[in-house]
Amino acid sequence: MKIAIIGLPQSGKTTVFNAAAGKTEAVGDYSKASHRAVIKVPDDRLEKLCEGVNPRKITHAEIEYIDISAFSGKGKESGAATIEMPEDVKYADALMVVIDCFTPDCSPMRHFNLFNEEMILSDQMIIERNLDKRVRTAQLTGDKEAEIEAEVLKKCLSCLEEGRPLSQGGLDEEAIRAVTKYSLLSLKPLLIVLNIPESDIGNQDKWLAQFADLTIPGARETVVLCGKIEMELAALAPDDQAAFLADLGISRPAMELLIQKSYNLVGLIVFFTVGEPEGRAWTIRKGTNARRAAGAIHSDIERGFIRAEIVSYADFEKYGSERAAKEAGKFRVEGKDYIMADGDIVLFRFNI
Ligand SMILES: Nc1nc2c(ncn2[C@@H]2O[C@H](COP(=O)(O)OP(=O)(O)O)[C@@H](O)[C@H]2O)c(=O)[nH]1
Ligand SMILES: [Mg+2]
Repeated sequence: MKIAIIGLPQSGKTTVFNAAAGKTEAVGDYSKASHRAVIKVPDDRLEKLCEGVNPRKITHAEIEYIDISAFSGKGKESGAATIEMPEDVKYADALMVVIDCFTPDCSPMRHFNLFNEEMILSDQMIIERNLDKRVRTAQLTGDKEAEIEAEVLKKCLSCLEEGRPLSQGGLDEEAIRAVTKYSLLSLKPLLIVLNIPESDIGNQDKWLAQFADLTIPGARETVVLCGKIEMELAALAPDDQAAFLADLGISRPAMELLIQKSYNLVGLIVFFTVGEPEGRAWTIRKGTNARRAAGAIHSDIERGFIRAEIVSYADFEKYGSERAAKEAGKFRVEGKDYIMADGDIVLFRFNI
């Protein structure tokens, strides 16, 4: 999974990136350099699963964060010429916009609105460039797919013209599939990071309340954190971290919540495979069937899929081991159409 971190210059993007990725890139330097890092998603379940087995290798699910300058802060005024988005933003699974709430004269809501305008303008341009072509193709060839696509694009355009992001456009799954190839930005899940001053730690609720209207369940989430503190925290050894957190009167780094929210927002779940060579968490989208899930491991397993043998993590935990869960009858054999659940512990049977 790829998340692009965007926002105005000096909003704290690189600071948040450093905190999330445990890096030490220069902050406050007005540079437009982009940074990228792949981080492990912390998952206690994987650790517990591996305890009895002691695999030679443990592989966590991963998220890639990209810190990138892609937002001019001019909103609609930025015009068509400057709104071309970098590939890293277009192909990100989700966007994270960092908003400055820490400088004394900041205007967070205004900055969010400008950001929103730019996303909308960018999508509008892409659609305007393609709509006529699709309409013509549909008329000339009677191609059903082009027809559906043209309809969806029209619907998207009117939503954008009303100033609403496409995540609020009421598109169903089929409609979304029809326009996936355009990588429309306002359709991407969005995480809003309110970067608050140190003095407001403990007052996160005040900020959340102020931005409550911006949340769209399943499409847009808000996280309140102080990037500077989080970056300092991430640079400490685990014991010192605990002491620092206690000093601040908070229970865990906001980064953990940020990572978790990123994951949920994109609609991802995890399944596990555990054996002596490797214990591993695999990332798939919610709603993926067993056969496609097997393809996350290897295309041969997908092609030669026979069945999936599954114990759920909840049963593993309840009975204390995979074997005990199986003995209690908590072992399922599932076919290719089974929809995978988060935390399934799986052994795929296949032949090639
Ligand atoms: N006081 C305070 N300063 C911050 C915070 N986050 C970032 N900064 C400062 O804001 C400046 C810009 O941060 P940077 O991460 O480089 O912003 P970027 O341009 O968006 O990448 C730096 O001087 C940071 O130290 C914060 O939470 N509190
Ligand atoms: Mg930066």
